[in-house]
Amino acid sequence: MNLGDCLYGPLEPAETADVLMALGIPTVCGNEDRILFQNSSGTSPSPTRAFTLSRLSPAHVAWLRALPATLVAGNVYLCHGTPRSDTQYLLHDSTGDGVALRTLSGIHRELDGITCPLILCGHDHIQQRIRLPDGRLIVNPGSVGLPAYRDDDPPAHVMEAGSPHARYSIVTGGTGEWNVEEISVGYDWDAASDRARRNGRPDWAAWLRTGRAT
Ligand SMILES: [Mn+2]
Repeated sequence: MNLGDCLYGPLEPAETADVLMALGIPTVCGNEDRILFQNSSGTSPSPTRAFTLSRLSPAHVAWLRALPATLVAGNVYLCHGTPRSDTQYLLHDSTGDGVALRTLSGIHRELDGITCPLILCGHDHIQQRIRLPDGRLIVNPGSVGLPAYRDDDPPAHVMEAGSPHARYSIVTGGTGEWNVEEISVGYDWDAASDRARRNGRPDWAAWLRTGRAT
């Protein structure tokens, strides 16, 4: 399952789209997917958005446009940010004094009405699992393609996995408690970093090479 933010960035959006479209797995739309098909008039022009769109075919963009914001697959609920927003973190609060794990009551409030025992989210790029007192498990599998970033939108903050590995998670079980395997995959991050630099994003280049954004 794919929690969104699939293609945006200075790397290989068309090649990524081809892989994901062929996989045909349950996928929700992230905010960075949405901005690729929404009208951008009124917002400041983004060279990275323009780069990404220059590489994508109409079929790639149509695939993004058709992605649902949230999805129920069996007994699993998928959202990118929270059930109501693709730009809010479910598991973290960013306050301007840094980023903190969200309180259980704060997470519980966001998930009011979600009855699935397993809830998957993305958006903050941090591999994490939180078990609510009522037994529901929330898993953020981490980010395959961007292990750290700085967000300058207020409140400005950084998110950091701490190493450049690509991340995903495997969740099994469901008859009792879930098991979560959190995977960190080594790959040629120097090549990815070089590509980001060539495509005009020295900040992404540093994040990809180190998994740090400070
Ligand atoms: Mn996002």
